[in-house]
Amino acid sequence: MASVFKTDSAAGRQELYRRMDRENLAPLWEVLHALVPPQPRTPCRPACWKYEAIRPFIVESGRAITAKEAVRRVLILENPGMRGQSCVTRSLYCGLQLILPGEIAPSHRHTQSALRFIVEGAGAYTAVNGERTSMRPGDFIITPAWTWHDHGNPEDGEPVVWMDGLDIPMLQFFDAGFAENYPEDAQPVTAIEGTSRARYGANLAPLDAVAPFGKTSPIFSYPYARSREALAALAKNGDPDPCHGWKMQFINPLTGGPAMPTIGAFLQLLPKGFATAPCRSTDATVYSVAEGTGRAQVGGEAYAFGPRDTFVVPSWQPLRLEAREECVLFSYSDRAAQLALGLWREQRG
Ligand code: 1HN
Repeated sequence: MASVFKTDSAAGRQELYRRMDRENLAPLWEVLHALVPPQPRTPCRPACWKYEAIRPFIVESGRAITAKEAVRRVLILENPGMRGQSCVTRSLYCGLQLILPGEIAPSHRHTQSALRFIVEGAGAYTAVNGERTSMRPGDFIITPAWTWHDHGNPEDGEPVVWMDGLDIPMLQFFDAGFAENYPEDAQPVTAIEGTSRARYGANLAPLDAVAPFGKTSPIFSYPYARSREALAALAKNGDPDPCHGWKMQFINPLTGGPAMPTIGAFLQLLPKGFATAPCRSTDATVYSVAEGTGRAQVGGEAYAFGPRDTFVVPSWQPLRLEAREECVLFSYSDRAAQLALGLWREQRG
């Protein structure tokens, strides 16, 4: 159809776009720059949740709904730049989950992978494919994709709060999410506690080791006492990395690679008085403070942090950490996925 405009005039182009729009067509040249930015451009914003400010809402949620009714009684930490999308970064979900004495969070499984970092309280357990592991502050626990999992807390226990990290937005992106409920609240226990750790977590592996959870580590619980002891020993020798202090990655002992296929998880020690050189990387990262107080400078924002606080560093924003006291920080990001795809970049200094 002939246009009354010359097609290469501004009005002529707009009219061309309107006509092609009806055929679900759009001109690349109008959006090319936004599609392929010179550097990462993200709606993800730096953010910090002070535990003392959010703890009252966790406690109140404990009176508002039971774990069974909620299925999972969790407050989602929503990135302020992406409210309503249940994500803490573009690729990751974060929440704080509460389980009270006597409660069970019923068994189910899904293709999303989950990690837990225990924030407050001890004695609750999580069960993964028939084996339970009990929780203590600082423990790093994995629920591999498509494994049955339920959580429980004994009648005489104490309230337990942990951070949940899941790759939910990543699976949403791929439209690869599946989920099922187990027919009972709690799955049967088929292995005594510690079996997985004995089989895979003692620098030994069975001769015929077949990865029980596919691409995810067969150790589903990494106790804080052990990780902390390693960091303490490392900090007695040599110098900390200028950007990261003493930073270690939780690994899959069968591959030496990250413990989870999509998510990288880390624990780092910063000696008292240490300030890191600025560093940025393409994996937006969620931090949970296990020990110590300090300051995090994230792009143009600065946060004073203390134990149990959570903060987020978006992709490619420089991070500087200052340890007022000796600090231990847990963190997780989509680094495992980015490395597998050849996308991950870091710029130090
Ligand atoms: C889930 O299964 C857990 O098992 C926690 O504790 C948070 C958020 C969305 C979907 C599934 C859990 C979750 C979740």
